[in-house]
Amino acid sequence: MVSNRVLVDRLRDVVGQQVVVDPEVIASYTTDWTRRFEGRSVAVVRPGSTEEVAGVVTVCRELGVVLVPQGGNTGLVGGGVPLNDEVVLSLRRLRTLDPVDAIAGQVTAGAGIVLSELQRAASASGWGYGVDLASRDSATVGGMVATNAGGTHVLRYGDTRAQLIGLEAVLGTGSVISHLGGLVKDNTGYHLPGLICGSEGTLAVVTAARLRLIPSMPCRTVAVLAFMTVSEALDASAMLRRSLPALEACELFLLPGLELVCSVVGMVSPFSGRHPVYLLVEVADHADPTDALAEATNSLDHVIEVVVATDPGPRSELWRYREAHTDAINSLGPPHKLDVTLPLGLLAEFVDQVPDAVAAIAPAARTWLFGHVGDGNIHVNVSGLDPDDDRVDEEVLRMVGDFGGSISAEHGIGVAKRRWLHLSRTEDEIAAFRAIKRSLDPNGVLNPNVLLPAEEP
Ligand code: 2HG
Ligand code: ZN
Repeated sequence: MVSNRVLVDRLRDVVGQQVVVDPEVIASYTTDWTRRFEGRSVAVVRPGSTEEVAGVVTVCRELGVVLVPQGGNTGLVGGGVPLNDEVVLSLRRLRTLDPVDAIAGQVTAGAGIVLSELQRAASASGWGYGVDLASRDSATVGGMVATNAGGTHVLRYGDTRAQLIGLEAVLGTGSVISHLGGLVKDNTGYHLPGLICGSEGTLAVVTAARLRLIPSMPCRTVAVLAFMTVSEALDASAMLRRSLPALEACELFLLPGLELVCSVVGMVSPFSGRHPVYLLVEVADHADPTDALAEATNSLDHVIEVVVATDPGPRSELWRYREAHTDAINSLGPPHKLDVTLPLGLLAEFVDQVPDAVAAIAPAARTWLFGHVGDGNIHVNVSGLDPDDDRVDEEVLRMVGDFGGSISAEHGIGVAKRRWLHLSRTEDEIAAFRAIKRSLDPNGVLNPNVLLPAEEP
């Protein structure tokens, strides 16, 4: 095994002083955002160019050292922190942002560009970017591509893969693949961007992406509707998807989550009464969509109360009730996070059953349910569990499998779910995944401890 000294010297040959060995600085790279996953590393390498990334991968390959690529460290499944003493490869210094190609409606962004920067650059050119997430001020382009990030606007614009026109990345062999020409129609072989997107740093290190932009929608209205049951809220969601082409987001949260957010963040409920279920909807258009939204919501059955916001400040306030769930839940201690998708027709039944299923295993735990129900994605968060006690995870993910859902909607598999991949993927699919991994990363340098289940020794 190579000594730390040799490793650091070889890495310094590639990136100079951008090899961090100070334990205090390293600490901010080794623990995930939730504090559930805590690793350690001898070094964090911070290359400043694609060539340097290739050099780092090549050195690690030669020395038999494994890497964890990391962007904004906003992942929630432990896939970007060194839980097995990997070297951390931070891509945050890859900060090239080309001018927006206003004719194509595209932009090329380096892996270290933060989502909110990308959104601002797009909007300064009269365009928008189709993906939005609560962690927009930290999540990076590279991380979002590597995990195929979803978020609140998937309903209208699709996930990150749907925005990806081209990609530059370093394979596990150290070779650079670059296809950033921006051609929308380009049937010239395997679609490597689509393969690498969502591969969680196991096949390649994303260094830049060519991204599709969307027309900017200057007029927005947000409403939160209250219901008695999840099933009524989901019926309303289907109705709104059918009747409102400008529908951009359709998010669910429940009374316990709203009350937790209010008490942790210091907000007051926008409603006069306490209602069991809430649906936040956002419409965005070239002209004011408020009347269309009002007409659609007036035609809905079972709405108990509605609050509406058209100005930016009040709109953000309404969004905060939903987006602050993650922070509010984290204030109770590191939660277990189970991000799943269900067939929409079964989602209400699942949401109704999960708290009892959790309570049967862990009576003192608390279950929090919220998510992007317009596309079937629900975030099951469970607080009050030991970080290593995965009995609840197992039970909930098995339920998801039985309901015909997916054990990861948008957060990925990481380390947290790798042993349950078989609940969503067949043996043959997993064998194909392994074959792809071997061919793009033959020495297993890139994030070898995530996504694919550990192989029997
Ligand atoms: C969100 O939708 C994020 O806010 C985080 O995907 C979800 O905290 C979570 O479980
Ligand atoms: Zn989410």
